Parts: sequence; C-alpha cells; structure tokens
Amino acid sequence: MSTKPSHNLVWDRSTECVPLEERRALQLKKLQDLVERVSVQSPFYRKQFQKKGVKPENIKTLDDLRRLPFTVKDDLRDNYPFELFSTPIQDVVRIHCSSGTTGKPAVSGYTARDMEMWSEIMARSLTAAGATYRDVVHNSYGYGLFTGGLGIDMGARKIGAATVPMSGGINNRQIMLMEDFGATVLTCTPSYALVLAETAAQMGVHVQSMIKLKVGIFGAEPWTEEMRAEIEAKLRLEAYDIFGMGEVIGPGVSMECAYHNGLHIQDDHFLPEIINPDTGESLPPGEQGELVITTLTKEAMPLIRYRTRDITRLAADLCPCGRTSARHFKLAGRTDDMLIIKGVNVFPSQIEGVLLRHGELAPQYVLVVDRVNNLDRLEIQVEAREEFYDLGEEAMEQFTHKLYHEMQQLLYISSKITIVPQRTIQRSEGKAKRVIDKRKELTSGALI
Ligand code: DLL
Repeated sequence: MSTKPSHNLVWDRSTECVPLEERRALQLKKLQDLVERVSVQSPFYRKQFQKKGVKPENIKTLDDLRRLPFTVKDDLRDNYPFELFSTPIQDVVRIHCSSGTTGKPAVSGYTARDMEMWSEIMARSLTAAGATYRDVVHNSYGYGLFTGGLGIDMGARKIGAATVPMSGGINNRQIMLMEDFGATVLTCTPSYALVLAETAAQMGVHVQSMIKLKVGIFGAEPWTEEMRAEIEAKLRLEAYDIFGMGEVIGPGVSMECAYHNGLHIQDDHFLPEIINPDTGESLPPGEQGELVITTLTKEAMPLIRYRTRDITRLAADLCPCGRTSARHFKLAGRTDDMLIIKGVNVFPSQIEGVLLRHGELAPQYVLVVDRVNNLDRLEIQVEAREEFYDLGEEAMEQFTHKLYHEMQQLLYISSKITIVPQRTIQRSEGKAKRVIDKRKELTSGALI
C-alpha cells in the first residue's frame, strides 16, 4: 500500500467530489425514482413489492432501502432471458451474459443511456489510475459476452487514450505489440498479468528497459496484496484494483485511486450495502459481509438489492483523494468460492497470502479438495522457483514442513503441501481456476 500517491487525477470533480450531504440527497432522489419506475415498468419487481407490501411512498430515507426485497442470481436465471428487463427490447442496445458452460446464463441488457453511464464510470476508473488521452491502453480482457474487454474499451475511448483491443491469448504477440506500440497501461486479470510477465522473461524481453508500462488495472478475480507486490515487481508498474460484475454493469462498479486504500464505489449509480449472508441483516461500515448493490440509474435491467455473493467491508471514513464516494476493501472472495473443509471456512485468497510470502514459491497455485473415507482432504499444489531448488534436498524438505505448519496455523486443519516444478500449473488467459473441488464431482457425477 503506497502512502504517497503517484497523482490525484479525477475525471469529473462535480460528480465524484460532490459534498457528502448532497451525494446522499441525490442518492435518495434516485432511489425513490427507481422504486417508482420499476413498480410501473417491471412485472418482476411489481410482484416482489406486492409480496413484501412495499410501495414507492414508503421510501422516505436511504435507510428505507432495507424494506425492499433482495434480488439473487437465481432470479436472473429463472427469468431468462429478458423477463427482468424494465424496457422493451427495442430500447435495448447491448446484451451481455455470463460465461457459464452449464445451464442458462445470467443476462444483462443496456439502453443507450446505460452504455453512456458505463463509459462515464469507466472514464472515471481509468483516470483514477492516472490514465489520460496520452496513454496507450493494452487491453487484454476478453472482448465478447464478457464485459471486461468492451467496458475498458469504452472508458479508454472516452478519455481519448489509444486502445489496443487485444483480448487474452497468443502471449508472445502480446509482448511484442506492448513493446512496439509503447503500451503504458495494461488491463487484464491479475493472473494473466503474471502470465505476460513470465512470457516476457521467456522471450528475453527486459521489462524495465523495453516495456513502458506505468499502470496496470487488474480485476475480475480475487487477488491479494502479496499478488499486487509480485506483479508490480515483475512488470514494473503501479497495480490498481478494479471491481465489477456483468449483472450490475461490468467493470467499473468500483475502482482504486492512487491512495490504494479501498475501491471507490460509483455510488451515484450503485448503492452499496453489506449484509450478514446468513441472516440478511445490514452490517455497519467496517464489518465484513456480503456486498449488496442497488443500481440507481440503470434503465434496461435495474437490480434492487442484488446479492453479489462477494465478501468485503465498507470503509467508515472518506478518502484523502477528495472523492466522497463510499469505498469497499479488497474482496476476500465469494461466498460460493468459500471452501468448507472439515467444517472450516477457507477462502483461496487466505492461502495465496501465505504462499506468496515465500520467495521460494512462484505465484501459481491450485487447491485440490477431495473426500477420502468420508473425510475432506485439501492439497495445496504450488510451483517452485529456482530459489527452492537452490536450497538443497534437506532444506527443501524442511521448507515444505514449515509451510505445512504455517498453513495449519492459518486454517486450523492439516493440508497436503505439494511443491511442483516450474510451469506445471495450468495458466489462464482470463480468470484463473484456483480450486478443483472433487467433492462436487462425487455428488453431481460431473467431470471437470
Ligand atoms: O469480472 C467484470 C470485470 C471485468 C471486473 C474486468 C473487473 C475487470 P463477471 O464475469 O460477471 O464480471 O464476474 C463478476 O468477479 O462478482 C467477483 O466475484 C469477481 N471480481 C470482479 N472483480 C473483482 C476484483 C467481471 N477486483 C465477479 N476482485 C464478481 C475480486 C472480483 N473479485
């Protein structure tokens, strides 16, 4: 975490730095309009409101948000494809959906105004990382139904930067073009940033002298502070965290500024809450729970109290950068990524934090969970670096043993540590697959 910010660029002070009272008054007005609007235009929410007995006139303060029903991912699937749209299809200009390979995807629609709002928040996000019209943005997020590529693209166009619409893959070519085009901003998943760093090293491209990257905007998957340090050292850039999700809009729901003390939520469009995922009860700033988002301004597919399943906490104070928006801290993970092993809750990011503290290990790992004789078993497979082999046989064994104990202290359960040779763990062009849960295969009969 840097204490001295590298810049303090803000895209639009009139909206981003608006006094807090004014921000809240605007949010309330937008919330009231939203409830009114969906009561008329959305058969889905009309029904939900009736069930809960809520009427637009019940929304008198921002706290009245809690009277509204939650929306969950299954509501999107159950109303596939367009039942959650609040506008007729002729007003929709874009449709995205989730990439799941089984079942029906979660669909999201956008009107022209939704697209304009998305461009605006992406312009804010890129500017928060210090990007301007002078930059060359090498965009390796996937273009297509996934919102990453196109979302970044719109923001970069809005600020006037030169965008290279790469998508992921063909790693050598990525490095060649980054070098030849003088890319200054890299946008991709943090795991793919590491793949690119590795590729540059294999190609003999000296990052410090041959690649001009100054900033990286990484998101779409959980990553730890340790991973940030690793990427910054390897790619010689300042790494920023960006968060978002297809159902809500795409990337840009929140973004770090140069102070790196949480992600600013674009809360003039996305009103955040943190709830206890088990009881649904609202939690105050500082307490960890599930992030819930209400889209205040989205037209085509507004979502009320959408349960994201992402685990984080809100900041209680304002950021010194001048923005008055709410902030959330780095995501711990998703409720559905949380592993329950022998009754203990484990987030992959906790394990990542410990692994990356060791110079002997590479930031490539996978967690294999299995059930043997009715007992859960966790195997942590992690790649070695040269430094590991330099230790010599005896010290290698001691190191593995030490790591085993560290994990036991962290997780309160024993795990098997397998240190595998370099470049044996599968790399990804987008979101990394960190968990192989064989228990799911046992119950569903599905094969991965
Ligand atoms: O991942 C949108 C996106 C694209 C965000 C590019 C950032 C950059 P989905 O594919 O719908 O959308 O996945 C959304 O990814 O609920 C989180 O669990 C996870 N996620 C997204 N950003 C972050 C982040 C895009 N910065 C899901 N840190 C979300 C941790 C993230 N997890």
